[in-house]
Amino acid sequence: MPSKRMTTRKPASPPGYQTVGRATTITKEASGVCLRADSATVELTALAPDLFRVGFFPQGRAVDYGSVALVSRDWQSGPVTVGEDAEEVTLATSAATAHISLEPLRIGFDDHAGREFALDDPELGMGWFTAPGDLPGVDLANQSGTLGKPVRVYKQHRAGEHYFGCGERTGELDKTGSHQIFWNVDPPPGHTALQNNLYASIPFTLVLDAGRAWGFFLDSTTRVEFDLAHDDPQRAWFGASNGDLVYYVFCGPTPADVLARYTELTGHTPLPPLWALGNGQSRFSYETAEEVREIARSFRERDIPCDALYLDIDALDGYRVFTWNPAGFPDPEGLLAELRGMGFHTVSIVDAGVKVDEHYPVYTEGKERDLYCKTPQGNEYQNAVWPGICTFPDFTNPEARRWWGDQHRPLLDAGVEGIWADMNEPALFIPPNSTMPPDVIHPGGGKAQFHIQVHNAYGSLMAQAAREGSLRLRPERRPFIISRSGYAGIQRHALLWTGDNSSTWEHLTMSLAQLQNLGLSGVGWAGVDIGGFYGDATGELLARWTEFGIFQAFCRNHSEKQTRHQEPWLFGERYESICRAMLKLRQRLLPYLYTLFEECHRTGAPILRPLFWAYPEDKATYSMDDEFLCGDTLLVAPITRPGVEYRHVYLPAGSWFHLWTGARIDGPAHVLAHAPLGQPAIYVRANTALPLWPEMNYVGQREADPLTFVLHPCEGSGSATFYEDAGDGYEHLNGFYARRAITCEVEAGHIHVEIGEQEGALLHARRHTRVELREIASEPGAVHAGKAATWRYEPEQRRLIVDLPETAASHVIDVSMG
Ligand code: MIG
Repeated sequence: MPSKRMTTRKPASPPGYQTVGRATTITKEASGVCLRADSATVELTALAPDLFRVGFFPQGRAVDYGSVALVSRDWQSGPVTVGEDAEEVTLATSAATAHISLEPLRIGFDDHAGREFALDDPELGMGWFTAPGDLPGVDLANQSGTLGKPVRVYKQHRAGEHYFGCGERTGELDKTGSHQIFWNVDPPPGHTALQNNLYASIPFTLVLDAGRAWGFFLDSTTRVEFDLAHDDPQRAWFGASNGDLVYYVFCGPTPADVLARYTELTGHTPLPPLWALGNGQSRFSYETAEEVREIARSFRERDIPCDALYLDIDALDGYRVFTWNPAGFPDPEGLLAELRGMGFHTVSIVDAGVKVDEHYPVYTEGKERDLYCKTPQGNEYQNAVWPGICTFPDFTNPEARRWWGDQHRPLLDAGVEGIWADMNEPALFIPPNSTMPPDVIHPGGGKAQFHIQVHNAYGSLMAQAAREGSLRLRPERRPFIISRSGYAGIQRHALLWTGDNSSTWEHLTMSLAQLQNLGLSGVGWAGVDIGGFYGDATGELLARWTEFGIFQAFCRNHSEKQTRHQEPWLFGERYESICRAMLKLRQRLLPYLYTLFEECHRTGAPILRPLFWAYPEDKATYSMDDEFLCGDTLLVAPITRPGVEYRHVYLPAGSWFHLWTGARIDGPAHVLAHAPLGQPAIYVRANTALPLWPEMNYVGQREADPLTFVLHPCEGSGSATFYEDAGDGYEHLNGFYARRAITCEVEAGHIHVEIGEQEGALLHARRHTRVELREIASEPGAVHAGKAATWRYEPEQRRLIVDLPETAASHVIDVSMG
């Protein structure tokens, strides 16, 4: 694979690299120490028992942890013991100890189980480059020295360590042996796995070593590189092209622990409106209101689920953001109301560039208020994008963000319910696929910075402006923001979609690992364009992609101008039926997916996760990136090749039931799954309740009654939780939600199911909860489920169906076989 070239071992110390020498302690505080090493200030602080921060401010630079990635909060490290002798300073929390050896300054960690991690390389440690040398991106006249030199930390790469995450990546799940670049770009069309950096940058890696995880986050919005044992198998280095080196070490020890802390640091995915979990249909572009109506009607007539329609740039007036094309969309309000009446929600695109046009109020107002980026000479920075010559809001300026947010008013007033932030790397046309030059100035409303210093944050800041604007304008609704670009923490502003993929099997294959790594980087709400953007999809590709796509947190079909249209009914009856069936399954799964979103919101756990999330001790899972878990209950192994209907599936420990045949497999096992079109390889974990709604084509089409818990009982036990609320608004914060635990125990032919008492005050219009026990081989001898329950056994389906009245009280079902 691309960045895993064979290289000869590099010289120990790269040219111009200066490692820090001896350190002396300056101050010791309750949970941290400050040291001086040469002209550098170094701080090490315990923020939580399992979270440490290291700040390295070389050459007299001021201590500064300000960052767009972080949410502000008071950290509680718990008791910290600070120790010091002539050689070493230690900071011990209840979970781990940070060791700082003083001569020379080197930092490392161990936990109370004796595991060592994130150990500085003894020889190279932390340091800076005396000259930019051949490092890219720093060729900038900077007499005042604000930028600072390139900085780097070398860590030891221990033999068993595997690196994951790294944000938005193609290539395999496991990034060990690769070199990763963090610099947001709009890559040329048809990128392959050779394209390392894409639209979003999250300089975070989750490291697994023999079942135990730790994490590393380098918080810098300039160009960052991670060398994950690529240059040297015994080292990993993490560097920024200029400025300070501020990094965070997460001690784990489970992947879930790491993500919980990482999302506590950088923010949680907000709860989305429920409709946002349904299917979306997009095209670059639906060009007229009539075309949009036609698409909407087709979905309903053809009985194919769809909750959201996307309007791309041709719906704008000359590509001017926040306008409507008067010819194609003469009455947007009328159109959107009509769509709403049919159960659709409309999402509109907003690009970063503002057309330079003296007769365009958005442009003139931003200019009058001085909210745009500047050239080094102080003029408005301009470049070409879709509308022609454009200028670019300085989203680092809080006033510009507020102003931008307010510009969304006419869209929301017309009935738009979601904002699609595009071209926000920012992507520029001169030269093609470029971004702003490093010396463009972001005046920042007082704190001016060069573009290079904030480049990777630009997209996140634009998404933040859209989200905050939506919240101000529609405080009672949950914002729906989709962004192409982003930085660490983007998850609290927007969902991320992975930009312009291609309608190829290769891209379908790539997206599995891509979404797993995004999820491991805090972005649980993510998706790739189903069917692929560039190029012509085929029916088989779209069908297979939809089989996978319904398990993406974000499920949307989108395609490019001048390619074959890609709506699910355009490839013949056979493929249409498969897409219909799959999207109906997605819609039935919404209560499950919503439960996962709430978990993601609360804990940072991704929705679509690698197998190792649940099985970190099972090393076979580290490279199993052509399959994944959707939450705890489902394992999905998509087919990503044409003409293929069998594939290898690895099932980790536990008992699994094949969704379609009901066949039981006890893992760990390697199996050959038969997965003809329309029956993708999906497995359900034994004794784990899967909540399903009745079939629907959009959220709110009818009352979701009954709610069904599907269970596959099997000797042993399992549990699941279920969460629901109104699906929009904020009443859940006032206690109007429902959470319950569902357990299933099976012993000696006796099945015991318990639906725990409802936590939370949500009232239901629904009247029944159904429990559907599958793979029950024969009519049970006795079923006890309380007086108000009814049950029936379906011998052909091998299902026992128990209907319970919907109440907040707990329910118990006891089934005796034979
Ligand atoms: O330069 O708005 O990734 O989804 O359809 C292309 C047109 C601009 C890029 C987005 C794509 C969108 C397209 N946009």
